[in-house]
Amino acid sequence: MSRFLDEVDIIIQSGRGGPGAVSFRREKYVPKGGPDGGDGGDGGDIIIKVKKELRSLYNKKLKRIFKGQNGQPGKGKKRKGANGEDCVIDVPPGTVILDRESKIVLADLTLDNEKIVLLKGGKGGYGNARFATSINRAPRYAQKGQPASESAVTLRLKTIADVGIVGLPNVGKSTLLSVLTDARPKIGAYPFTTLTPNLGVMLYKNEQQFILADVPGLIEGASKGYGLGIRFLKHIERTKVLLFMLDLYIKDFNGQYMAISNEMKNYSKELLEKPRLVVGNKRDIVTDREENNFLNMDLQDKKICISSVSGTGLDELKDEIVVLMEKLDENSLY
Ligand SMILES: Nc1nc2c(ncn2[C@@H]2O[C@H](COP(=O)(O)OP(=O)(O)OP(=O)(O)O)[C@@H](O)[C@H]2O)c(=O)[nH]1
Ligand SMILES: [Mg+2]
Repeated sequence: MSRFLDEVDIIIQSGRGGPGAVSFRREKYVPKGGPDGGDGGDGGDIIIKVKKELRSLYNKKLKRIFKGQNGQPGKGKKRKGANGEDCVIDVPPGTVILDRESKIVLADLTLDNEKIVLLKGGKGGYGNARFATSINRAPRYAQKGQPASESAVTLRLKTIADVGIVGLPNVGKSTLLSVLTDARPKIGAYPFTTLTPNLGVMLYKNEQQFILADVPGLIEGASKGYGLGIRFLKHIERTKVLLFMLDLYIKDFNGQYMAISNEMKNYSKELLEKPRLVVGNKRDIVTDREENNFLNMDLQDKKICISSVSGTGLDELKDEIVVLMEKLDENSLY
């Protein structure tokens, strides 16, 4: 689950329409039967469908080229050719589809089972039965099917996680994810260990599940493109609540807090409107005085001290996360 790919380029190609048939009735004792060529079948559409079980675009079924089936030719006795099968591409909730060249957003899919037709298959051509008139009772022509269409699109995932963990590099975001969830992200004693976002599922009291996202460390200027932050700020746009993680061992609490909130604000003001908790991590290696300095910070937000390594404060943190989540409107999707 920690493998995470946030953007994939694919080619989509709908099916072409089957040609209409040229055919004439043949019956005993009827020397010259009328035209009975059926229509061609329609080409298959390219359909995108949301499946909530999928959590990332890293998926073996996600190929580079997707094709709808071609429609079958029409047949005699006015029988229509079979329609080509549609090609259905399954994507996780939070997938945005863009035209690769113009970058125009074609669709933005968030709900489970939501479905759109991205590319229509070509219509089948009319068979010659359709062209009979009083003047031409035996037309010898039928329509071709419409051609297939092709398009290059980008699938981009905006993660919908419940909780986003944000903070400067090396504060312990991935460590927290690894102790609260099933995810096993890389942890390192150096900045920028995390290069792509990680998701994990936190089980609460054996019944509720929450998805937590750990993103690469933010640095000042991330919202302008410095460091790795910007590419991943978009992933937390739709998280419901945020944990601002500070490193208690690095004493400049206000500086750390301001750095995070400034980057959030510069990227999108809405990020700062999300409910949040301020989490002081690495409690195991600081004195009580340090801890109190953190808890006495002059902030509106709720603060909590934890150690992801020794485990202190983690149960309380889980409770607080659930309290925040429960305060949210059930239906709101940030
Ligand atoms: N003593 C102590 N060390 C911790 C704690 N949490 C994390 N660390 C250490 O801090 C270092 C950084 O941890 P990570 O979890 O990789 O930090 P991160 O915030 O994900 O870092 P980036 O991905 O680089 O932004 C590692 O050496 C961890 O072992 C803690 O609660 N106490
Ligand atoms: Mg990390």
